[in-house]
Amino acid sequence: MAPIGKIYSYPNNPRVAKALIAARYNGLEVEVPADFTMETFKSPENLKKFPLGKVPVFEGADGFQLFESSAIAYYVAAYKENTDLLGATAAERALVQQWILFADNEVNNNFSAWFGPLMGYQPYLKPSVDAAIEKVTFADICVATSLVGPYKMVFDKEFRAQYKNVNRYFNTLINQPHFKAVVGDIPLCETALKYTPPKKEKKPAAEQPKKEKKAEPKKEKKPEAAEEADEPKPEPKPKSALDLLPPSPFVMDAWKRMYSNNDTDVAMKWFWENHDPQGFSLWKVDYKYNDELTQTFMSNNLIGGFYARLERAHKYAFGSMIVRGTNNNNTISGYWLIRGQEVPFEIYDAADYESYNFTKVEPAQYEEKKKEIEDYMSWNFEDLADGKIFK
Ligand SMILES: N[C@@H](CCC(=O)N[C@@H](CS)C(=O)NCC(=O)O)C(=O)O
Repeated sequence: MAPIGKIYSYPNNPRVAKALIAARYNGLEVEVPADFTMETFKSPENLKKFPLGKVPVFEGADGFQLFESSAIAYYVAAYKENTDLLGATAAERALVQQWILFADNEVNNNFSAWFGPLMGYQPYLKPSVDAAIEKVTFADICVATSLVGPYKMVFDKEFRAQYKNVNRYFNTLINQPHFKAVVGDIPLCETALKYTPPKKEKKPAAEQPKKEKKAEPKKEKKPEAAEEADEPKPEPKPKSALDLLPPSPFVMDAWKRMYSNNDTDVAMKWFWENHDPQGFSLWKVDYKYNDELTQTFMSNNLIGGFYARLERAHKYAFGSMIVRGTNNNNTISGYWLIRGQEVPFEIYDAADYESYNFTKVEPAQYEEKKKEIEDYMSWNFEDLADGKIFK
């Protein structure tokens, strides 16, 4: 059968894959010219046809033109009369639209914000997908192809462990023959792409030894974000209400350096001598759903996930959160030092905040809680499994 048209794009673009997979389900052929280059695509002559200058675009054998990958794929899906791909009733067709829009607006856009600067898109935490998927629809084609990049680039093993249903959904689909024929084997991400800051001045090496000196509690694998906290940040930041509080003699950065560079008992002595209970507050923090925790490494990942959403809080908070116990019998808890007397916007706005109880430790309780706070800061527990420092 003659191809119904041509899709122009660079090779292996997942936005093209959905049209090619739909074509296979419909028994159609679509050509993807191999001599495509972005340079010729953006020639003035071509931009007259496709002014957005973005790929993919489609040109039908009859001259019909389309841009937007979902429209192109939809055209291919709808090309065959009575196709099974688009639903038989109004409700089914609307559901297909729902997932097309979900894939484009929620999945693709959010993924782009994550690894867009690196290469691709950003993670959307797709709700658990339990539904059986014996019957593939165009919605599945759109959602699964939008996840190809993330599974290759940023969903590493630890991350995947948290989303078993999505993994099952994705794996089932990409192993269907028509998917496989187009996207091939998808090597699952081993090491997630990370942001590499542009080289600033000449001394990237000078920072290295400093980090090694840091004496953190045993086993601490330093969160990336923590390292960034030490670096000067030239960009103007949006103002925080916390910057309007009366000045405090306690300097958060000095405490963080103290904690990082000294044994914790030395750092804690400094802490109690310098703590300013008017300017800062101490909080016991407990995960609300400890009885649902399973593997200790997954509990520790939850802490990492919480921290990852607290980017704006580094200037105002320090936390030590630990996992205590064993697989299928563990808890997440910790202590935090926070600027001001309330849990600030920078923390309560984080998506995971609702999963934790923050209980303030009043100055009158310091004496009674001192040992426990110190144990949490130094990870001094027999049943310690893992932990992470937020700084
Ligand atoms: N919503 C569009 C997005 C297209 C798009 O962003 N394409 C990128 C490549 S994946 C592109 O052509 N970028 C070139 C540019 O912006 O100059 C679609 O799904 O087709």
